[in-house]
Amino acid sequence: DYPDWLNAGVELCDRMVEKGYGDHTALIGNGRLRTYKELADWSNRIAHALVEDCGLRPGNRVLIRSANNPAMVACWLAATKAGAVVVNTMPMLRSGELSKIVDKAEVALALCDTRLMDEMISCAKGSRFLKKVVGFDGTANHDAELDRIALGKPVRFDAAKTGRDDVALLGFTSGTTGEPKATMHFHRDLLIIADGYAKEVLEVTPEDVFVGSPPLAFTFGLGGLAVFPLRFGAAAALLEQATPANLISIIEEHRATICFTAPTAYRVMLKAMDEGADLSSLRAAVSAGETLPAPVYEEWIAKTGKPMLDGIGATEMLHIFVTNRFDDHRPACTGRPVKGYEARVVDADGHEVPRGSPGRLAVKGPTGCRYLSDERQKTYVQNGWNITGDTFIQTEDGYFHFAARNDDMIISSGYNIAGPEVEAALLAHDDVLECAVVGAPDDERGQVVEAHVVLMEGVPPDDATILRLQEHVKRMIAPYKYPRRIVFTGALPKTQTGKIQRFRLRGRDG
Ligand code: 3SK
Repeated sequence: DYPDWLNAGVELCDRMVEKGYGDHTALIGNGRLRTYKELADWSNRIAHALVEDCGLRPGNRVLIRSANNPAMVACWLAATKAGAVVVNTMPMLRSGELSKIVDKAEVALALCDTRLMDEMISCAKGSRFLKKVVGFDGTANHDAELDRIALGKPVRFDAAKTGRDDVALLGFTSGTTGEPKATMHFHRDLLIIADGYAKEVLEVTPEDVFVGSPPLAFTFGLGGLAVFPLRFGAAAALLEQATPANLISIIEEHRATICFTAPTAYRVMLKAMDEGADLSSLRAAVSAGETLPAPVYEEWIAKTGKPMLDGIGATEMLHIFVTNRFDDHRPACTGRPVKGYEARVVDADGHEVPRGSPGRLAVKGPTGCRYLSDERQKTYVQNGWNITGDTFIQTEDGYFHFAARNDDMIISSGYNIAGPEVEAALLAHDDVLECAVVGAPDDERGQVVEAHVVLMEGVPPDDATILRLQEHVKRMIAPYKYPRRIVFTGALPKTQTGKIQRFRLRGRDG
C-alpha cells in the first residue's frame, strides 16, 4: 500500500528527518558520522546541482561510479530525488564494460568519484549517449566539481513528482556466464524490500548498525547497506575495501548488529574469533551470494549462539526472496519465501515438479522481473514467474534446498554429481578456505570431478594435502563423488559481485 506519488529518495532520507530521526547517525564512512539531517541537506544540495547545473531531467538515466562511501549514497539519493533512473556501477569496471552499460541504459550523465575518472572519461569519449561526466569527491574532503557546485545550493529541494511505478533504478546482472542484462525497479520496489525482508525477517530497529561487503552497485549491497538502514532510522558503516579483516575491525569499532556478506568471509570471521575477534555485537549474520555450507552455519551457531541467515536473492527481484529466519532455520537449507513472494520448483516446461524432486527455482513477487529491452524476458519470465539459474529441491513441508546452479551438475561414469555437494564436503575441512568444483573432460569417465581449492594460510599445496582432502571427502559423502583432480590456486575467478565463475574453470589446467 504505497501512495500513487512516491519518491524513494525522499522516503529514505527527508521523510526520516520529518519523523524525528534528524539527529540519528545515518552513515559512517571515511572516518566521519553523518546524521539523517546532514544526509538530507547534502543530497538536496547535490540534487539542485544536478538539475540546475548538469541539466538533469526526470527520466534521464544517471550512472554512478564509486566504491562504497557516503558520497555515493548522497549522489544516489540526490539523483533519485531529482527523478533520475540510476545505474550504480562497480569501481573495478573498465571503460569497455562501462560502455556496454552506457549504451544499454542510454546513460546521459555520469557521476564519478574523481579517483576513478580515467576509465569513465575514456568510456565517455565517442559515446552516443553520455553527454556529461561530473566528478565528486568520495573522500571526506568534498573537493571536486560536483561538491563545489553543490556547496552554494539550498538545503531544501522539491523532489520530482515520481509515480510509485516509475523506474528508479536499473540493476545490471553480472551473470556468472552470459551477457549482462538490465533489470528495472520502481520507486516502490525500493521500499518493498525494506518493508518486506528487512522488517519481517531482520526486524530492523533504529538502533541497528549495518555492515557488509557487497558493493552498493549490486542490489544486495544497495539493500543491505543503504535502503534497509535508511528506511528504519538505523546506521550503515561503509567500507571502500571490504576485506574480511576490515569487516571485523568495523564490526568491533562500531558494535555493528547486522552483517551482509558471503560464506567465505564468515569462514574467516569464525577463525578470527578463535584469535580473539569480538563479533558479539552482531545479532544478524546474513549470508547470500553463494550457498551457505552447513559446517559454517553450524560453527556460527556454536560460537555465537545465534543463527546465520542463509537467503537467496537476485538482481532481477531486487533482493532476497527466500530466506531462513531467526526462529526457523536449518542447515543446508535456504528457507521459505519472504512475505509477498511465491517460489516453486519447476521442470523445463515450467510445470511444478513433485516435492522432493530437483528442478529450476522459479519466483514471483512484487519487485520483478522486468528486463530492459531484452529478448531474454520471454525465456526467463514465464507467466509472471522468473525462472532462475538454480536447481533447488522443495521438501514436503515447503523448505527450499539448493542443489546446484543449472550448469554445475557433473556426469561422471553415469553418476550425477552435484558440484556444490562436493564443495560443501571440502569446505568442512579446516585446510580449505574456498573451493569450486567443476566437471573436467575425461576419456574414460566422460567427466571427472575437479576441485579448485584455495588453501588456508600456511597449508602446503602438496600431494599429501591432496590425499588428505580426497580421503576427507570420501568419508563425508558417497566415495564416488570425491574429487579425482585437485588443483590449488591463489584465488577463484569471481564476478564483480563475488559469485564464483565456475565456467572459467572448466577445461582449464590449474
Ligand atoms: O545473491 C544474489 O544474487 C542477490 C542479488 C540481489 C540481491 C540479493 C542477493 C542475495
